[in-house]
Amino acid sequence: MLTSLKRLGIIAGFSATLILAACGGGDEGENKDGSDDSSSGDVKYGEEMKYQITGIEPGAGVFKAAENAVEEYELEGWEVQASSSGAMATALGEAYDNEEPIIVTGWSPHWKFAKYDLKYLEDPKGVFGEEETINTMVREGLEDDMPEAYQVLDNFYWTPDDLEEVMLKISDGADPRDAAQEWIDENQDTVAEWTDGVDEVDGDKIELVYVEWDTEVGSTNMIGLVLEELGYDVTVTPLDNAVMWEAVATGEADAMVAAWLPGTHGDLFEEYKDELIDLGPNLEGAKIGLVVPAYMDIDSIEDLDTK
Ligand code: PBE
Repeated sequence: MLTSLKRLGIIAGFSATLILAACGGGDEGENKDGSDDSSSGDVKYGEEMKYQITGIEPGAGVFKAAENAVEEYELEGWEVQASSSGAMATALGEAYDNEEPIIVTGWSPHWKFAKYDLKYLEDPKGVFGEEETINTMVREGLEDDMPEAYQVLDNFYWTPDDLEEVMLKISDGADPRDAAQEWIDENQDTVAEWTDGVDEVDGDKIELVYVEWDTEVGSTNMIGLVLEELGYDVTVTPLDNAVMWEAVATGEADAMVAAWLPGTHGDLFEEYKDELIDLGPNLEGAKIGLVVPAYMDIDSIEDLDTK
């Protein structure tokens, strides 16, 4: 666990340097008059952005999908830059404030759509898939060992708006636990539906695993607190994506609420589906794709200019 966490830290630090280096570049190459007809759009964003898509953790499904998109759309010379979710959000915010072009590997629900005016680039080849669900996965045997937690996890279901409320509080600076507690306090009726008829327990230990993506920080802290209120001694452990799946499949961890299906984590689900219990969607209407500021004069991945 520690090694994968460290690796993430190193990648995040490294990419922050890259992003700074990229921002420091001059604005040469601005005046190009019809020298390249590889794009149907007028604006040569590729040149301006040094043919870089600002990615997140390389273990994320959206990162792999973006790399597939570079191949499928034959985006010669383009690269998806490894980064972290936090560094991606910072880069997006800085570009947005300066009205500079940027393409990020994005997903919904996410607070960035409430803070900035953004759009998904159209994906006519369907590389990023359709609408997705976020599912809850638990280890085999959890139902017998901890029927109360199993019941709550099985009942857990909320909307993209609910999750976005928690994410917005966190992006505004709230501690994730405080943000989750506030949401719980404000949504007692919803929480009561998940815990309806479920007996309290006396300090039983349960471990939830997640990845430090904004969506999962919000959802995992929230459901962790609900289980705490029921009397559980809850540990929430951040991991790399593949390690998170493996931890639940092997029974090292008890549950996760972070399975994006059918596309984003489809490969991991295929690998582990016989070893874990899928409790179905805790949220519907999720989505991944390439996201740009609305002020950019481009609508489709197909229209990106290549090298
Ligand atoms: N995400 C957020 C994840 C799933 C949740 C879209 C960054 C991913 O791409 O794997």
